[in-house]
Amino acid sequence: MINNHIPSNHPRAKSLYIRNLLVTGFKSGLVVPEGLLAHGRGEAFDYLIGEHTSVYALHAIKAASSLLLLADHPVISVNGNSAALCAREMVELANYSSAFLEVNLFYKSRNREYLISETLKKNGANIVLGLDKKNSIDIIDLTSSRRHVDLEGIYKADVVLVPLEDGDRTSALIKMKKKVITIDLNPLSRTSQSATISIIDNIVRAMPYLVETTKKIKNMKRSSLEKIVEEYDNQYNLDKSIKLIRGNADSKLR
Ligand code: PTJ
Repeated sequence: MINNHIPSNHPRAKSLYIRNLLVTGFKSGLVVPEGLLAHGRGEAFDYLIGEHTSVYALHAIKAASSLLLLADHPVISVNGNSAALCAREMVELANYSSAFLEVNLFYKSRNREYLISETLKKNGANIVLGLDKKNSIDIIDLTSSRRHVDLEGIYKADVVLVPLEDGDRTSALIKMKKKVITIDLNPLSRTSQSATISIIDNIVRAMPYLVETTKKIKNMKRSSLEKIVEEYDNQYNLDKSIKLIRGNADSKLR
C-alpha cells in the first residue's frame, strides 16, 4: 500500500504514486494548482506513449548528457512541478554535469522560490540561483515572470535544461543563441518543437536516466561527446515520437 490509498499491485500504481508526489508538493506550497492541471495534460500524453521510456527518448537523453558535459556554463532551470517530482535527481545531474541550479517560475512568488530552493538544498544543493534580486535581469523577448533570470545563471548560460516548460521561453532562449534541452511528454508542444534537444518522456523516468548517462559518459573524450551531439537529429526524433503515439492509438482500433 502506498500512502494508505494506493495498493502497490494496482495496475496504475506508478501513475497514482506520481500524482501523490504532486499533491504533496501542492499541499506544501511547492506546486501551484495549475501545476496539477499541467500534470494531467502530461499524463494523457504518457498514456499514449505507453508509460515507458522510448528508444527515441534514450537517444535524446544521451545527446542531452553530452551537450551538458560540453557546455561552458550549463544551467538547470527548476520549477514547482520538477522540484516536487525529482529534486534529488536535479541536484545529482547538476553535480555530474557541473551545472548551476536556478529557480525560475511562471507563477512567481517569493515563498515558492524559497521553498523550492530549500527543497534543492535538503537534497544536497550548495548554491541555488534565481533568488537574489540584485542578480536579476530580464530577458527582453519574454513577458511572463519567467523573464526574470539570474545574471550568473540562465542569462550567462550556453546550455539550459528547461523541463516542463510553458511555451515561449524556449524560443526566447534560442534567440539568445543558447542551446535548450527540454523534458516534455508532449512532442507537439511549442517547447518540444523549438528546443535543441527534446526528451519526450515523463520527467520521473527521464531524470534518473539523464543522471546515470551523464555519470557514465562524463569522462569520454570531448570529440566523442561532440560526435554524439552532431549525429543527433531532434526533428527526426520528434517525428518518431509522434509516430509512436499514432501507432499506439492505431493498435487499439478493431
Ligand atoms: O512552477 P511554475 O510556477 O513555474 O509553473 C509550472 C507549470 C508546469 C504549471 C507551468 O510551467 C505550466 O503551466 O506549464 P504548461 O504550459 O502546462 O506546460 C507544461 C508541459 O509539461 C506540458 O507540455 C505537459 O505535457 C508537460 N508535462 C506535464 N507533466 C509532465 C510533463 N512532461 C514530462 N513529465 C511530466 N511529469
